[in-house]
Amino acid sequence: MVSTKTEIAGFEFDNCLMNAAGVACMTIEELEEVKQSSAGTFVTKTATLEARQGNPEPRYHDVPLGSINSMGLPNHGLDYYLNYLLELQDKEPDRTFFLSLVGMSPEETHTILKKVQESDFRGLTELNLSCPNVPGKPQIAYDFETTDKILSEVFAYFTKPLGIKLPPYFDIVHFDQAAAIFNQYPLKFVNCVNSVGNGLYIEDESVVIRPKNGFGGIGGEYIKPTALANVHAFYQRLKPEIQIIGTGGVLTGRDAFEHILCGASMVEIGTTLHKEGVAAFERITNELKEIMAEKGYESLEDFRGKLKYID
Ligand code: RRO
Repeated sequence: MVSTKTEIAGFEFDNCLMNAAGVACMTIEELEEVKQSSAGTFVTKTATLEARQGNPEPRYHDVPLGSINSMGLPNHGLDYYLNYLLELQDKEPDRTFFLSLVGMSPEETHTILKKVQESDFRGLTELNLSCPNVPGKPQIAYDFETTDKILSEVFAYFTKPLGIKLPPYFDIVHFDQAAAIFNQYPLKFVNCVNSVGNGLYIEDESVVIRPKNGFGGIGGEYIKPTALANVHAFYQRLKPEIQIIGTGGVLTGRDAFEHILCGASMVEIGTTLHKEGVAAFERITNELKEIMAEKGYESLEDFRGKLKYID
């Protein structure tokens, strides 16, 4: 029997596939739909302290090889997601869900994380260090000094299981430097990767999204090689207590298989979920299981991280 069950920070999940933050997770209705699908769990839209409208529309556009977005962190505010999760964890005590969050400033991030710390939330928290789309706000994780400072401050009070969502890195030295920072902290996971920031997509003579003159985060087929490189680079460098969530370019079971081969313990689906709806979870799970069966693998442990090199 082939199984795609997995575990993150000691929490078990029936399936290793879930949504990527930002897709199908803004409202409780969307989260319920993912919950009732074949996905192993869900993550909420990244929450700020207060609700935000985000950037003007059009701000998300599906394109043949992926997607471009400049949503600008629209969300219903921390309490909306946290209160929902607090109710849900009593209704479904056997399942674990992810809460994504970030402040509009380091101070706000601490205010939010302290609220989560003081709440009864028993799930996993993902701190988004990689939103590419808020005008004037750089992606935190591209600034290693600030990232180190935030993490050192966070772990002075935050004792619940915490991971971080990372932007893609493109230089071996940056993998080394980032991993050296993350290895200093009791992180439970890193999630590689957020969208490839600030691409530009053109149709006829025009951009396709309104904010930032059309610049936006790229997802989908375009980004799989970059996503796999980041998953594997961190798998090679991080201490084994820090697990990897693989995100980026998952259209098929083969893509999920490759993320796991690179070291991912969980695989997230963004652009494909936006294009196809929650039916994508069942399709991709079946495709992944078929590949595993053909190769004689029964569980993810049989091939996780076992990427082969050419001597
Ligand atoms: O809301 C967004 O514009 C957004 C976020 Br917070 C993120 O982390 N990644 C992304 O592609 N868009």
